[in-house]
Amino acid sequence: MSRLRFWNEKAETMSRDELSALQLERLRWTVKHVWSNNGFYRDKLTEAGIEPGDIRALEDLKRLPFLTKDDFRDQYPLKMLCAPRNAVREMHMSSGSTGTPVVMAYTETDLVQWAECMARCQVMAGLQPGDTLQIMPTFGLFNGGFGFYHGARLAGLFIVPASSGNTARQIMLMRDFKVRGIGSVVSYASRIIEMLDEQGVDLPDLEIGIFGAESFSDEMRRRVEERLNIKAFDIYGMTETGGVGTTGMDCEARCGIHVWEDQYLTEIVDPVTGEPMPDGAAGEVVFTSLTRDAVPVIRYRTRDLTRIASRERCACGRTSLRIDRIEGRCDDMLIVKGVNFFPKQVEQALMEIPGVLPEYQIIIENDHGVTGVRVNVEAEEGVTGYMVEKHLKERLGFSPKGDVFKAGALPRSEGKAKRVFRVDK
Ligand code: DLL
Repeated sequence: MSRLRFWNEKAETMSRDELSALQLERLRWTVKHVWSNNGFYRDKLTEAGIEPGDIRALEDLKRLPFLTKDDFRDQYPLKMLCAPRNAVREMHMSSGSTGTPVVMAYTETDLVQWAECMARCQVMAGLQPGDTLQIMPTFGLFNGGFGFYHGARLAGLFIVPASSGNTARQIMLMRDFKVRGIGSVVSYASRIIEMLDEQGVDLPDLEIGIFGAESFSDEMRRRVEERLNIKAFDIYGMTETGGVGTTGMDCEARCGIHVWEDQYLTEIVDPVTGEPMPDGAAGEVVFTSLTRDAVPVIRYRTRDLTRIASRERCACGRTSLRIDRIEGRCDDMLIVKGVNFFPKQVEQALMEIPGVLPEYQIIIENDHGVTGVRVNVEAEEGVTGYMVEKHLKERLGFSPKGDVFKAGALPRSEGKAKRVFRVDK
């Protein structure tokens, strides 16, 4: 059997004209669907002076009001539902750091859509029907585990549903079941590497890692690829758009994340004013779902920062637009002594120092109105705080304090890693 390069060649390589026509048809359907089936959406559209018939061209998208995480929270638990309650088959939820959770509900149609997006990602990463995939994000309210699962079922993979935690068992499973691909939250890859080093073993069958849920630097990716001897892909998604993989993944060409454009419209806006930004300019990415049934999103403000990298056909043959890998969340931008930076930039700079290990913390200290930064990082013997400070100063343009810890000294997380801590002195 010949190797699959695409899961859905027709959808993934559609011409721009075909794509635009399909997007318009689906946008019109989505607006009509939410208008007809949900009071919250109808009120929102009415307030903006929009009726479904007003959407005549893709440019009309800009007339539609934005949707925010607060809208999801305010409509908790199911007030955004556009399908009958008895048609819901699954739900996922993200809690975030503040209060009320965000809920996503799925009808059968939505589960098929999610599986389709994830199967495209898995095949784009090089997985083939029959290959073994170990799924390491948690199975539960977090969408990660089930997202990989639904996609892998559709793509015909041999699933090892390991979920998170118990790293020694994860390694045993990978070895015993000759696992070819893993799906994981990025920071968990470091846990695996740590234990492999401890045990002095390798994973000879592993070739593919699909990592996401957090921003990660190129240098972190390089290290993971080198130690595990794999190709690592960056998968993107969120509860609000329907979960992991819905908003795409990068391909082997490494020219940005392919957004599944027949499924979502992508805009970049100024994170402060909400004004649309031109291609190439950095801003907040905003998604509109085109096929979601239970809880469609119209102009969802993700708070994630990126830019449109290209709308040209990619070297991999896919025609969907590409966005840069996510720089960070608007809310995570740190401003210290007039310098703006994201945790990912600190990570990149740290990982450039030989002997520095992937576990680190950024502590923002507020000393009576004066902000200082301390970076705690694990490193091998020989790396000093001064070396860390000097390199960060060179790369970031300001001088944080650098404290070096022994391997294993900083706390570990099984899910998304918490990297930034704010303390008042
Ligand atoms: O984190 C979905 C996911 C699971 C993606 C597993 C990849 C792998 P949420 O918990 O709702 O869903 O968090 C969504 O996480 O808005 C981004 O800020 C961040 N995020 C997700 N993927 C990436 C990525 C999942 N590849 C939020 N790069 C998003 C950077 C990411 N940030």
